[in-house]
Amino acid sequence: MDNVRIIEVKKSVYANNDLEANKNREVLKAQNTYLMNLMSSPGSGKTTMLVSTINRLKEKLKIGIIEADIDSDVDALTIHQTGVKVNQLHNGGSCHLDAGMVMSGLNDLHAEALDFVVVENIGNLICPAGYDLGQNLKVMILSVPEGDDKPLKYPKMFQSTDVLLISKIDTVSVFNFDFEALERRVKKLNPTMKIFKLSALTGEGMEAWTDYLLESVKKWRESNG
Ligand SMILES: Nc1nc2c(ncn2[C@@H]2O[C@H](COP(=O)(O)OP(=O)(O)OP(=O)(O)O)[C@@H](O)[C@H]2O)c(=O)[nH]1
Ligand SMILES: [Mg+2]
Repeated sequence: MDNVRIIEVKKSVYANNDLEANKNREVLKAQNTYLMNLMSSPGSGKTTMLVSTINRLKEKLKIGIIEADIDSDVDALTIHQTGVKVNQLHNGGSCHLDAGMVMSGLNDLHAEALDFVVVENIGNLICPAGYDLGQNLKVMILSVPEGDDKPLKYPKMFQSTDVLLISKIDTVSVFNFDFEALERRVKKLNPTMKIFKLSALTGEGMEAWTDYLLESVKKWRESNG
């Protein structure tokens, strides 16, 4: 509690989220800060994957994390232990973040001094799909225990995301998860989706993911001047 700032954010007073998201994009471009929006069901492994990603990239990039939850600061405290800047948004119970809330988080982090910021969105596969935050990259996690049928049930999330991380692959022997079927279902909804399989617990697949991420951040920052 002493180590992490908690910011109470309310639904944006500005009715038009897309306008706010465009403002975020302009500000982030001017600051040369790359923003990633991370979405998934509760418990799919967002925070654990972030800790592993931070530990692999924190010597190469100045990183900040915005945690969003309805209550508590447990995820922000976990991230704080990695040594990167973090704050915790409480959004009054809404099932997603909006662009105005994210700008409050970015301002509090002083994102102008950072290369790369991740927003860990509220855990669910429905509401966050429809809200542009002004991010450069939308990433979703689907964990093996959730099952390979999720693209059939939550198509919008799979359609509106750039990268899919299939997490907890170390558990595959105890779950009936068909990677080929999953990939077929995802590609039908989103032919350009980039897919990585990983386990934040064993580290398997983490290098390919963090190499891709580092390259994406570097390329964008360089093209931005
Ligand atoms: N076996 C295994 N367990 C994992 C892995 N990643 C995360 N977990 C476990 O899954 C549980 C949830 O992980 P979190 O990282 O808290 O998931 P989250 O998506 O951040 O959860 P919320 O923020 O509550 O939505 C924890 O018990 C983790 O230890 C993994 O790669 N393999
Ligand atoms: Mg979490």
